[in-house]
Amino acid sequence: MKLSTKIIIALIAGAVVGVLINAFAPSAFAPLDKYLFTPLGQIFLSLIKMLVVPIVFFSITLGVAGLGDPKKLGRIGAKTVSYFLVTTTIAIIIGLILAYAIKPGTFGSFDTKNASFEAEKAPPVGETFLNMIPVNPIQAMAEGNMLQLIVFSIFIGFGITMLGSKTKGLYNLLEQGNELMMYLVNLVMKFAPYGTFGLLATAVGSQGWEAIKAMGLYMIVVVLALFIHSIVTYGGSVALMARRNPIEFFKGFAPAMTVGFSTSSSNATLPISMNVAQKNLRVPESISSFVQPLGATINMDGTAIMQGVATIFIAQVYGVDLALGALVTVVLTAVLASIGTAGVPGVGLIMLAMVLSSVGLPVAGIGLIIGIDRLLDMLRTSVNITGDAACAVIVAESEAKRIDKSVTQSA
Ligand code: DAS
Repeated sequence: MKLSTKIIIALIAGAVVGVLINAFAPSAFAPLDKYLFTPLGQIFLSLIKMLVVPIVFFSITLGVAGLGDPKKLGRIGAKTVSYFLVTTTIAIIIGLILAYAIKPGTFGSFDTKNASFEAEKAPPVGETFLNMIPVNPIQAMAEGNMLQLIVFSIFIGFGITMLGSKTKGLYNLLEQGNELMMYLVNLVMKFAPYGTFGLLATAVGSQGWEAIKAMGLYMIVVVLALFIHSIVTYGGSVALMARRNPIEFFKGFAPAMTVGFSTSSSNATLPISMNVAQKNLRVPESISSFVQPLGATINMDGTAIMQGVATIFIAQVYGVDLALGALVTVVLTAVLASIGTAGVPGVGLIMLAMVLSSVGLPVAGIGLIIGIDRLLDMLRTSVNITGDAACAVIVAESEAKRIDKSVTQSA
């Protein structure tokens, strides 16, 4: 049986077990979660997180050095960031339109009096970009500061490119290191079915049915927006811009989507996302290892969708009518907030506080949606990493076409 099938079966089994225990034997959940579900999930999460920093360093350094031409890096970077910004803007607009049309905040009663949320101070986006230069690269690795790690790796790769044969030994060492990392990813993936079972059982089993019922319509709007964005924006752009069969794209990337769903962390899923994109979607390593780590850090379309829907939902619950100008502010702030969102579980809510404050909405409103956010985080993380993979496929195709064109011209 294919590993992706095993992971999907494990996901479903975990969710079913979580639902059954929650519904028929809630008192059994705590011990089962403590001694079985959480350990399985945590072991798997720790195993893949262990590989994130070395795999990002080796793959980006090698990817940049492998490009062989700094101009190519600039071109790929420009295509990547443009795709990210356009798709994130489309994502948030889809979220806003659906939330306006379905009006989830106008059905049912919501306890705004007791709603509260202590927003952690989100770093201003300008500060995020200023801080991306690592003063201490080893500290950046130790802290898992992805943007700083990416910038440092790009510099090293650029240096190797410019020094050419003088750093041949280092290039070979990096190649071997990258091979080793990819081997370890495949090894860790063998544990994925057990880990995803544990993560799903914990996530679904710990959700109270009340919270899900009360927030049903809000959840439906977010899920619908995520689905539409994935099919229309990613499926459409892969079909039109990369001339690939979108169904093949989603089937090929499914193993990574299921792991992203279970971990709720783009960063933790990165080693698997890259491995799957290279093996199943035929994305060259040099492009996958630049686009996907960058995407896991600054491209969060699923998160932007949640932020758009949540903003309109909270405005509706508190009876605030947002003018067009405020909606434009929501779009811009959510795009910037999703860039500042790190690829770890639940951080999208912290950035939501930034979006709400930008239009004068009460941040306490986040207290209304926090109860079911863990489940939505799983789905939006899958969408986040799928957007990165779609970008990698499109950039790879456009670079391949460029090579073909230059070959035919020179022939
Ligand atoms: N779960 C985060 C991620 O890794 C984003 C979020 O919290 O929305 O993509």
